[in-house]
Amino acid sequence: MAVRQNRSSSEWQKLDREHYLHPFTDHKQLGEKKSRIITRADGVYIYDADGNKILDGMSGLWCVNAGYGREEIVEAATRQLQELPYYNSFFQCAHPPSIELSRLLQEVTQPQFNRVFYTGSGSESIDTMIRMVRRYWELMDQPDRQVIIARKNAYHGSTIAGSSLGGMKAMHAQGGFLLPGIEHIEQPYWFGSDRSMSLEDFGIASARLLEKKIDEVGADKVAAFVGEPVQGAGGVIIPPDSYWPEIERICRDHGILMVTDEVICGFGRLGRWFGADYYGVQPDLMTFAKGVTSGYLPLGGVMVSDRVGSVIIEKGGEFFHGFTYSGHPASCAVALANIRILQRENLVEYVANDIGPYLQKKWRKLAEHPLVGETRMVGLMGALELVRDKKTLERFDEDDSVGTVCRDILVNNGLVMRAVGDTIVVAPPLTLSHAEADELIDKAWKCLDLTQAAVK
Ligand code: PXG
Repeated sequence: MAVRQNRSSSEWQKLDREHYLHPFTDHKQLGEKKSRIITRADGVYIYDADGNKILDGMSGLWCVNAGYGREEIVEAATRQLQELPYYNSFFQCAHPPSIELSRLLQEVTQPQFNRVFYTGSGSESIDTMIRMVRRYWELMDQPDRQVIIARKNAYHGSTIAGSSLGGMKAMHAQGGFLLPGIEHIEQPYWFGSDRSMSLEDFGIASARLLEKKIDEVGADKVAAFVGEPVQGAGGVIIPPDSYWPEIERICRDHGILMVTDEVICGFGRLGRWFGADYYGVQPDLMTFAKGVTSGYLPLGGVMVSDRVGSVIIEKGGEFFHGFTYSGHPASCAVALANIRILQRENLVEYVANDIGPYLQKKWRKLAEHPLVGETRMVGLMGALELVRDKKTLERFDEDDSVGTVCRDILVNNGLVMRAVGDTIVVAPPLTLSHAEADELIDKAWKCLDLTQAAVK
């Protein structure tokens, strides 16, 4: 039975305000605005305590890839909780769901990936990856290779390691000392540049910033480069196609490890199983979470290539790392059921060949709206840029909070999209139908009109 739902919206809001500290939330503001209480969900829709039906254009938080209401996943969790709700994977133990899932992950990832290390979240995956990368270089007798290079405006989670590796200025400004040995280069954000270069040249130039940084730090001190294939929380920053292959070339030339953070891009979001597949590059490590379970239960992990795995295993002895919930049986059972759905329903191909192109075409049309300076989308992950002046692409002042105004109008009109500054981002479940895509676009256009009226 779900938690009893016999309170009114305002009762929930009062209790929420009094007792619950939310992630990434200004609580003074929340107290004034009140939280929206979501009580149930089905397919691509969520429902709030006031009975409003809302199209979830964000798949929860970029994670409900298979959509809500999947009985098969619920049954897998229930059966596993009855059979073996918990056991650890320390001390020479394992259990069927974690082993089966490891095999299935090997099947859906590139050939260099034969092993996985489990965590409970994306942030823990990032921490694990950092420790593993540094451990690898110790074992390779190059212990000075400690520096990890990431991008400005990247999001890699909110633990100390995750927030240090990420490139979010606002996060760096809170909480004191960051993890040492991390460097950041500019992101490949063409719309945010002076747009004087062709996309192709901009991609190459952005990638070469990595080479410049490696020279600056000294190649013998650099351990790895880490990037989201497409930056998600930073505003769906889609790099030009030339970017990732050049990044890969630079990593190989300097012998450093290449890591893709697939927490958002993994499990079909771009119409390929992983973002690295989409961009045609072969990473040494991939971090994942979210879509692996479609968010039904928490699970994350790191896919470990043979290059890294063989060294850790052959030379490493014990790797002093792991979590109580590494390979949690119920989470693994849920992941298995979820991935089998993605496979059986061909959802990755559906994104690549059907609903992806369908939504992209309609999304591009939104660029005709007077408030929109650019639209972009790959697979089912997109953004639109709100601008003050469509001709010059002049942006609004930060204080105008136009993105937030638009986001609030959207949700009040039955569509969740997220505002990253004045960039509106979208990432619906991979199960989106044509009719639901039409609804999404119709609502988006209407809300752009309402936003324009509100900011005038
Ligand atoms: N890497 C990436 C690329 C992510 O997007 C994490 C790591 C951390 O995952 P966990 O499971 O520790 O949250 C993420 C998480 C947003 C938003 O507002 C995005 C994320 C999390 C919370 C909010 O876009 N991504």
